[in-house]
Amino acid sequence: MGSSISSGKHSILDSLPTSHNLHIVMLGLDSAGKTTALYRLKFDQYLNTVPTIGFNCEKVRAHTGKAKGTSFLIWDIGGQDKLRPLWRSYTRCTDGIVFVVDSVDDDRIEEAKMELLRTAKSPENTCVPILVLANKQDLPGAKDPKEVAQMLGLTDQLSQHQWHVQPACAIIGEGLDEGLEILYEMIAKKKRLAKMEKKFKR
Ligand code: G3D
Ligand code: MG
Repeated sequence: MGSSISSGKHSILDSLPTSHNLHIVMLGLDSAGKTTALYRLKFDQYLNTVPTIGFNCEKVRAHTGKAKGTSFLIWDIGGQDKLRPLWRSYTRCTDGIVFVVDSVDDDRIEEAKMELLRTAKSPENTCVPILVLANKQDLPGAKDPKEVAQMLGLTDQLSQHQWHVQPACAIIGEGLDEGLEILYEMIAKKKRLAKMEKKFKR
């Protein structure tokens, strides 16, 4: 699997602790692999999925790494076009966004880009860290994280955000824990920066 790609540099802020309960919203086009990823994270096994009408929600606890002890409340929201207007109600006040992309679906990458940028640029999400899961890396022709970042316009268009593209294969769970840990670090950094800013404003 290809190595991942991120915005910005990691610093000492990355190692500082954050809250023990984080609210995470998982978005992406239908069939990208969101529900498969959610149940792989929750039960560590492959579950056969049906298209999500509405949402699924699971609490996932990190057992290793810097995020150890943290509970992620992960909302997996249906990705069909008629359900996308609902994304907004779930991203309000979220700590982080996981955007799942089918790395072989060339025909819909533009559509994925449009939806991701629309969500990321909406005023309430301007500083929310974004983990892009470049999913289905097991399939021939899967784009690597650099290509996915470029095709989604992350470097050009998301300079305000912390983002990271994690290669993944949700059916076997590869890349998911690593991705969640990096999302945790980005959230920790954001929270610490916000705290420091508040302190200096006093
Ligand atoms: P969604 O929740 O984003 O709509 P799902 O997507 O999790 O329902 O997955 C859609 C299809 O993609 C499922 O196949 C699922 O098994 C498959 N899938 C998910 N992740 C991967 C992956 O990493 N690799 C491969 N090869 N397939 C994946 P079906 O056939 O049930 O539609
Ligand atoms: Mg689903």
